[in-house]
Amino acid sequence: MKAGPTRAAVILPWARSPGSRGTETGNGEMHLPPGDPARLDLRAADARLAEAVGLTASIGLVVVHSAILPLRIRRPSTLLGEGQVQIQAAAIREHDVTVAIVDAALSPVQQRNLERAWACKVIDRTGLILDIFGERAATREGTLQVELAHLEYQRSRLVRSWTHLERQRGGFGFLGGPGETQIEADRRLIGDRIVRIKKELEQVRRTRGLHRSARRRVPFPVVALVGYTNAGKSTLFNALTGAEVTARDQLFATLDPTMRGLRLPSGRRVILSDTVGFISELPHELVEAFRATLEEVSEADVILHVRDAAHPESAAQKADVTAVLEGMVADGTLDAAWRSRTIEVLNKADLLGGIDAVSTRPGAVAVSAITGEGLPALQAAIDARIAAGMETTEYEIPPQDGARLAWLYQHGEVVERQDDDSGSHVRVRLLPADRAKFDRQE
Ligand SMILES: Nc1nc2c(ncn2[C@@H]2O[C@H](COP(=O)(O)OP(=O)(O)O)[C@@H](O)[C@H]2O)c(=O)[nH]1
Ligand SMILES: [Mg+2]
Repeated sequence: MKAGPTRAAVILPWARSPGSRGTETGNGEMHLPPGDPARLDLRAADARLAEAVGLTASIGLVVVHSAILPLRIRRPSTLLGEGQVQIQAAAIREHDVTVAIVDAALSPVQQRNLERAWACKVIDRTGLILDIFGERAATREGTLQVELAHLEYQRSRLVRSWTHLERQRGGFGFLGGPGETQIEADRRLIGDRIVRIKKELEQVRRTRGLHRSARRRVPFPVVALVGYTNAGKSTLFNALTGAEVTARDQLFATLDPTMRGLRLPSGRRVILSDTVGFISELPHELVEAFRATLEEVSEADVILHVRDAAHPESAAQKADVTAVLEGMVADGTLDAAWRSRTIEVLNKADLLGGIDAVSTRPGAVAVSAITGEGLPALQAAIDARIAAGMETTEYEIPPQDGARLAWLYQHGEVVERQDDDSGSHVRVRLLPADRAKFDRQE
C-alpha cells in the first residue's frame, strides 16, 4: 500500500424527498414516490454533497471523487442500482480510493455488498459522524456520550445482520451455528458495556460543575464558533487568527488545533475556539453525542453563530442551531442568557454581492471569511460584546502585591487608579468569571 493521506470517495444517494419512506414491493425493494430525476432539487443536493465532502475532509481524508446518484428505488442488497454500483466501482478503481463514504444509512448487508463490489472500505453516514464526534469529544462526559452512541450503533447492526442470517437459513432455529452464538455473545458484551457507561455518565453528570470550573484555567475570554458544517467556521477561524492551516496541513496539525489566541483591536487577547459543526438531518441516536461536543459553548464569553448566508436552507439551519442551544438551556448545560452573548455572523457575503448587499439585524455582522470583507467590524463587535459583559469593581491592592495589580491590568480594564502609602486604589472592569477568580485568590 502507498503511504500518504487516505483517498476517499463521497457518494450521495439522493431521493427526491429524502425524508419519505416510499412503499415496499413484493421483492423487498422500496419504491420511492414518483419524481422526475431531472427535476431533483439540484441546489439542495449540491449543498448536501458539499456538507458530506466537508465532513469527510474534517477527519483528514482527501476527497478525490464525489457523485450524486438519483435513487428511484432502495435495493435491499446494495441500496444503489446495479448500474450505479458498477459505474462507481470503475471510478473508485480509477481514483485509487481506499474509503468510500456513502451519505445515507446503510444496512450491514448493504455495507458488506458494496465493500465487495468496490473492493474498498465503506462507511455510512452514521459511521462517519461517529468518527468525527469521537475525534472531537474533549471532556469525560463527551467521550462517554460518543462511546455510548457508538455501541448502540454497533448493537443495532448486530441485530439486523442476525435477522438477515436467520432468513437465509429459512428460519430453522435449530440450525443455528457458531455464527449465531457469537453474535449473541457480542450483543451481551455490548449490552453490559452500555449499562456500565450509562452508570458512569450519571456519575460524571453529578460532578459536572466541578469539572467545568477547571476549564476556566484558560487565562483569556473564550470566543466559541458554532454553526453548520460548511458555514465557514474554520475559514473564519483562520482568517481571524491569521494562521495558514490549509487542508493539506490538516493531517499534521498540532494537538488542539481548535483553539488559538487572537488579539482584538482594543489590544484585548481572546481565545478563539472552533466547535464541531452542526449536521443536517442528524440521525436521532446521535443528538446526545453531538450536544456533548458542544460543551465548550457553555463556557464561552462570546458565541459567534456562523451562518452560510448563501445556503438554500440558511433560515432552517439557524432555527436548528437555536433549538439545540435552547435544549442545552433546558437541561442546565447552558445559561438562559446565551443570546445576549451571541453575535450572528452572516458569512459568504461575497456570494451575495458583498457585505452591503446582505441585510443584517442588530446583533448581526455580514462578512466574507474568504475575501476578509467585514472582518474588522466583526472584531470590533467581539470587543464590544466582551466589554458589555464586564462589571466594574473596586479593589485596594497593598504595595507589595505588584503581581496582583499586574493581573488586573492583564485581564481587565483599569478605569481609575490612585496610589498612596497604603497601596493602589483601582476601579477595574472585569468579566464575571475573572472577577470570581480574583476574589477567590484574595
Ligand atoms: N465564497 C465563500 N466561500 C467560503 C467562505 N467561507 C468559507 N467558504 C468555503 O466554504 C467551505 C467550508 O468552509 P469551512 O471553513 O471548512 O466550513 P466549516 O465546516 O464551518 O468549518 C470551504 O470550501 C470554504 O472555502 C466565504 O466567505 N465565501
Ligand atoms: Mg470546520
